[in-house]
Amino acid sequence: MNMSSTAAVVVVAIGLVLLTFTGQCSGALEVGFYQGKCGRFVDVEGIVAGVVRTKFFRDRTIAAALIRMQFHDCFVNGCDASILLDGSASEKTASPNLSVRGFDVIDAAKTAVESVCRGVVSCADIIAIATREVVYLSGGGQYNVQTGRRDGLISLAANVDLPAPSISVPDSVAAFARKGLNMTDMVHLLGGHTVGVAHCFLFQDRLYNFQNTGKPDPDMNVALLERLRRICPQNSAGTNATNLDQNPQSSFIVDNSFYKEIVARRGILQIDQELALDSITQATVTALANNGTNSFATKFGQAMVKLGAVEVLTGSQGEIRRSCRAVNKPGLLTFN
Ligand code: HEM
Ligand SMILES: *[C@@H]1O[C@H](CO)[C@@H](O)[C@H](O)[C@H]1NC(C)=O
Ligand SMILES: *[C@@H]1O[C@H](CO)[C@@H](O)[C@H](O)[C@H]1NC(C)=O
Ligand SMILES: *[C@@H]1O[C@H](CO)[C@@H](O)[C@H](O)[C@H]1NC(C)=O
Ligand SMILES: CC(=O)N[C@H]1CO[C@H](CO)[C@@H](O)[C@@H]1O
Repeated sequence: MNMSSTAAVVVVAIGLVLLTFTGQCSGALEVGFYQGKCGRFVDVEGIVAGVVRTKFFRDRTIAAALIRMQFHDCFVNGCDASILLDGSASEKTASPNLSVRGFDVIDAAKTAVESVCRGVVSCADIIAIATREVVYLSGGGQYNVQTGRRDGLISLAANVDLPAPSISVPDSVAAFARKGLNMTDMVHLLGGHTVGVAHCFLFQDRLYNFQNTGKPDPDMNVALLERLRRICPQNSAGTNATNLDQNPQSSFIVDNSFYKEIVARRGILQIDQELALDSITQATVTALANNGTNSFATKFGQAMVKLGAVEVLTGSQGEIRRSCRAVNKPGLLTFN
């Protein structure tokens, strides 16, 4: 061993000792990370849940907004709240962000938490806690949310590489695999489309000129096609929207009806419809469609926990933002 590598080992060893003493070594997410971190009686998850509940009972579409927010945050640069940062070229300005909503609820939850426990709770964890709450409020069961994430310092629109609605099933499987999520996880996560809406311009091609055939997508149920053509007139800007889960009894409920709809060829997005037809995913989709709501709820919760662990910052990485919209030291910022 030469001198410099010996020196490096010593530095690393001292670093490890320091980290151990300051308690910043713990690199993993855990359930209940904030227990005892804000004094004995402050319930961080409860405070966030309370803010989210108030919003939900005024506007239950917040559920879809937050579920999508967690996906977009975690899929771009990991679950580090980079989607929340304002700036002229930050992630939220990228075109796939269109209609990502709910920033105000995260701000309100952050303010509530900061008022009793300053500088401890990350915005990335607030997204995860808030999303768990709306899934529960929407009938999807209550999974144990992991916490201990730290907030990122970088947010660049140029990094946004989210799948397009016309992505093929194999390409989507590959995109999820790059995030450590397997085919089954992907099918469960796309079940997030059991709530929320899509705007016409994101599926209008399927109604009039699918893959330049001059014809509609042959995989779409004909009654649905006629209905969607009325909502999304040909050559219109496509700013109308329709429910991703076409069962009107279930469009706001987190349950397995999305899978039943796509099996019946009533998928709105091309990828949703293909999920039910492609040999890679068909069996998984059919099993979910034929199973009770509870089975999906459990699986969705587990998949959301796995999504929530993608490329997280922990321990002494990143920071705990004071405001979810800005890094603490804007001088360090690389996004505008
Ligand atoms: C291949 C992967 C995916 C693609 C291509 C995709 C695409 C889309 C598109 C095009 C929309 C409509 C946006 C709009 O019209 O404003 C949408 C909405 C939505 N997506 Fe996805 N998505 C994917 C995966 C996911 C995942 C993994 C989740 C969550 C676990 C998710 C949750 C949602 C929700 C809840 C909405 C409705 C948002 C609202 O109503 O505000 N998506 N998605
Ligand atoms: C996918 O990951 C889940 C959860 O981590 C695991 O239970 C499952 O066995 C995996 N499935 C495949 C097909 O690898
Ligand atoms: C929006 O949808 C309605 C039907 O729900 C339709 O009458 C109207 O023309 C649509 N508007 C646009 C701009 O596409
Ligand atoms: C429903 O899901 C459960 C749990 O994953 C499984 O044991 C059962 O076999 C499934 N039932 C059907 C009808 O697919
Ligand atoms: C909330 C938000 O910043 N939305 C942006 C999403 O991307 C579009 C197009 O790039 C912007 O115009 C929006 O302001």
